Amino acid sequence: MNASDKELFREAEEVLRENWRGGYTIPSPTLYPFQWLWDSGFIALGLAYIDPERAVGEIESLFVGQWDNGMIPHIIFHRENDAYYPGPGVWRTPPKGPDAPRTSGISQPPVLGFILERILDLVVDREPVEVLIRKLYPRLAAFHRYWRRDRDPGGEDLCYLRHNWESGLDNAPVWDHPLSQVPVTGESLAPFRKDLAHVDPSQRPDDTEYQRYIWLVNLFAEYEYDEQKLFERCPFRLQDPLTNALLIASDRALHRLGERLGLHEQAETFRRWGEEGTRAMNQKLHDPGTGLYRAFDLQDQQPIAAPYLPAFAAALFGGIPDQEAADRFVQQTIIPLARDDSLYLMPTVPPGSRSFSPRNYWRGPIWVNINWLLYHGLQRYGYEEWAMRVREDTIALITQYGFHEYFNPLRTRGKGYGTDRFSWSAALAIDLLHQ
Ligand code: 2M8
Repeated sequence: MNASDKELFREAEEVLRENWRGGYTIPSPTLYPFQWLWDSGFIALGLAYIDPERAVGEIESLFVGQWDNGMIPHIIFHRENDAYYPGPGVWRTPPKGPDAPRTSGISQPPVLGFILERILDLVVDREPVEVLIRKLYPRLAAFHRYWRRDRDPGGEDLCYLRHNWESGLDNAPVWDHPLSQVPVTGESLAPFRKDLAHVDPSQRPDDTEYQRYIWLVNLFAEYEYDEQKLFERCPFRLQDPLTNALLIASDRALHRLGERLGLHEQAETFRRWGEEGTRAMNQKLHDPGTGLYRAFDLQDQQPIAAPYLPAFAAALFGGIPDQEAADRFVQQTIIPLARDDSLYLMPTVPPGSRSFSPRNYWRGPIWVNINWLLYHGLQRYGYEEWAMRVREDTIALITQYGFHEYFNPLRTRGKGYGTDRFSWSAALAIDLLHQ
């Protein structure tokens, strides 16, 4: 590491220390003051370089919120704090017991399997991590079984999402059409929202979008989170390639981990899930023309045409396409973006697309976690040069503008948006600096 990388590493460590709440890390003290599921996965990876014990604790604390049906909720409200909307009073999830923390009632991309494998491979003292994996293995199996059973009632080997927040890419253009089928309440949520006090509204979802998000939460609460009823009644039901790719990547990692630790029987189930999921993704969600993966709308029974670059980054990361399909995507999409001098890699929406907006949240800006998936995915398929470019651009953006939540992909407008001191930007920068 050169001097500037060392300085960045030191600052990243500082961000993670600031956001540590004793047992777990919050994504940001202003915007996100609780524990989030996929954030904590990425955060644990960064922590493994600086304090493996904290990394172990970070992952373990997510399981405090696990539901009886195996679901790990996307937010765990460990402590009371009214600085975030929607809080536990809106979610109205069934309390698990007097001492259990309240949680949200949806999940998020299942990253823990591959994160645990990476952590085990990088720490010097493996024993505490192996102990953790053995302890959590049945609970991770329950979590994956939840996706593979409750979220796949049609038995297609593809899980479905019932809220756009579950994808982690809240207002990405891919959700525009399915969300248009969700009613708006007609009552402005601006007075309740806390995010608008911290971030310019043009960088966040608008009021109508939030009304739809909350309409869905109200539906879940009304049906008391009964998965079967929700599958029948929820107007938003999407087979998301990003979530499926990360589920498969975790299935495969958990299979390998189980074999390493002698947990053969359950390991075999993870192997089978990974294999069946890969086949289903390539059959149903892959568009051979463009090489892209498309979300499938179960409501309309059709694929969603909106460009969805993060899904392909996740598919490359998970090793889902064959080499030929990966080549087509990289050559048709990534290399032209990389050769465009006006851009940093990788905008989450192609700049030529009608829905591209370089400042608005998941509608175009660069996100560090998606670049991290793309970096590892490109390496996996032999695109070392372009992987290095993704790494360089990510580090350059953070060095220039700070540990922001997202970044403008246009070089002339370079800027960071959303919250600053954002945990996964810091944690994944630590991992990228060590590559
Ligand atoms: C964002 O999502 C939350 C809802 O879950 C929000 O906007 O309030 C997303 O970027 C999501 O991917 C992330 O996990 C979360 C916390 O960083 O913030």
